[in-house]
Amino acid sequence: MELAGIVGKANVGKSTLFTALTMIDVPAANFPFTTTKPNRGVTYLRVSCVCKELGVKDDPNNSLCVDGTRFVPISIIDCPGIVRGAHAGRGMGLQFLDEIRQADALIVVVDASGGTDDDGNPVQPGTHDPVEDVRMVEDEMDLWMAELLQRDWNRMVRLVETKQSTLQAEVARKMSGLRVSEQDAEVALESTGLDGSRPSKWAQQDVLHYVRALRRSTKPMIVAANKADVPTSKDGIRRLTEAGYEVVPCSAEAEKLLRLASKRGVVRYSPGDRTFEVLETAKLTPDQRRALERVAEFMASNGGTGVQRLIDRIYLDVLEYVPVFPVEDPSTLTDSKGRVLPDVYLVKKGSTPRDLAYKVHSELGDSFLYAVDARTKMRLPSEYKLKSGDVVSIVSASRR
Ligand SMILES: Nc1nc2c(ncn2[C@@H]2O[C@H](COP(=O)(O)OP(=O)(O)O)[C@@H](O)[C@H]2O)c(=O)[nH]1
Ligand SMILES: [Mg+2]
Repeated sequence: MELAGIVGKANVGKSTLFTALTMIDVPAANFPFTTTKPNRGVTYLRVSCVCKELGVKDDPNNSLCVDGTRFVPISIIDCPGIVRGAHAGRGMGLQFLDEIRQADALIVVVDASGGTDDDGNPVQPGTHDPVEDVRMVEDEMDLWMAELLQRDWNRMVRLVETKQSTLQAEVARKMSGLRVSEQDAEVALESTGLDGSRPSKWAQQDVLHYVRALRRSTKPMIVAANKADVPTSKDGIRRLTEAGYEVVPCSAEAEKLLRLASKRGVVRYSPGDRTFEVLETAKLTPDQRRALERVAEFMASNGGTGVQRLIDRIYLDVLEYVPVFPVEDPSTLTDSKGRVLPDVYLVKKGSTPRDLAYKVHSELGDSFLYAVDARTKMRLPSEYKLKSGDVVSIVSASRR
C-alpha cells in the first residue's frame, strides 16, 4: 500500500489532520491494515471508477467503490513534531526521521496563520513566517541524509575510485531503507552536475547539494497550509506559494468537525465535497450551529476544506500516479475468483504494462508476455504508456 507521512513542527495540526483523514464512514474490514501503531491509519485517494462507463457492477477487492468513485486506500503516519536539530537527535528527532523512511511522499503541515512559533508555542497570529517551518523540515532531512552518507563516505570513495563500484550503486545500497534506487541516485547526480567518479573531491557542501536533489525526488512534499480558516493565513499562503512550494490551503479542524457530524448523521458530507448539508438543524445547540456556519463560510471561500485535496494532489499531481485496473479475463473483466474490476493499482506516469505486471506480482512481471486492452481486446504495444482508467489483462508465460 502507498504510504504518506504527516510531518511538521509541534502544534500545527498534524494530529487533527491525521484524525480527520482516518475517520472514515465506509466499511473497510477486509483490508490488511497496519493498525498495530496508534499513529498509523488509512485514508483514501479518490479516483473515478470505470464501472459506470463499462456498464458493470463491480466487486472491489483492494479498494472500495461508492457510486462510481473508487476509494484507493493509502496508509498514513502521524509523525512526532520536529524541531531544529532533529537530525542530531534533538527532541523526538530520530524517531521522526525513522518513521518516514518508507514514505512515498510527505505532507508538511504548517500553521499558515503564523500563530505558532518554532517550538510550537502559540503566538500572535501573523507573526511567524510558515515558510521557515517548511525550510526547517527540509534542512533536517537533508542533514540527516548527508550524515547517513558521510558515515560511510571514505569506504564509498575508495570503492568508486578504484572502480569496484559506482557512486549511484553505493548510494542506493546505503539508502535502500529510504527507498532510494540506483536510478534515483543517478538522476540526482546528473541534476547537480557533480562528478560521480571523483567523490573524494566533493566538499561537504557538495554532499548536501546532492542529498537535497535526492530528497526532492524520492520524498516529494506537499505543504498543507493548515488553519486556513484563520484570517491571517492569507499572507502565509501567499508567502508559501511565492517560495515555490506545492501548497494546499486547508482546515484540518473543519474537516474533522464535518466527518464527526457526518458520522452522527447531523450533516450530509463526503470528503472532498465543496459544501455540506445540515440534516438535523433542530438537534444542534446554538454553538454547534455557529461552528457549522463558520465552516460553511470558510468552505465557500476555499472550495471545500482542502483536506481531501491534499491526498488527491500529492498522488495524482505531485507523484503523478496513474490509476489502472488489471483484470485476468478481458471479456468478463474479472479476476480468477470471478470478481468484476477487483483492483485498482497506482503506477508511476510512464509505466508500461510490464511495469504494472511487476507491481501486481514479481512473478507476473518475470513471466510477462504481453497485455490486452480490455476495452478494445487489442494487444498493447510493449512500450505503451498506461493511462488513467486503463483496464488491462496481463498475459504471462506461466498462465495456463
Ligand atoms: N483554527 C484552526 N486550528 C486548528 C486547525 N487544526 C488544528 N488546530 C488546532 O491547533 C492545535 C494543535 O493541533 P494538533 O493537531 O494537536 O497539532 P500537532 O501538534 O501538530 O499534532 C489544536 O489546538 C487544534 O485545535 C485548523 O485547521 N484550524
Ligand atoms: Mg500531534
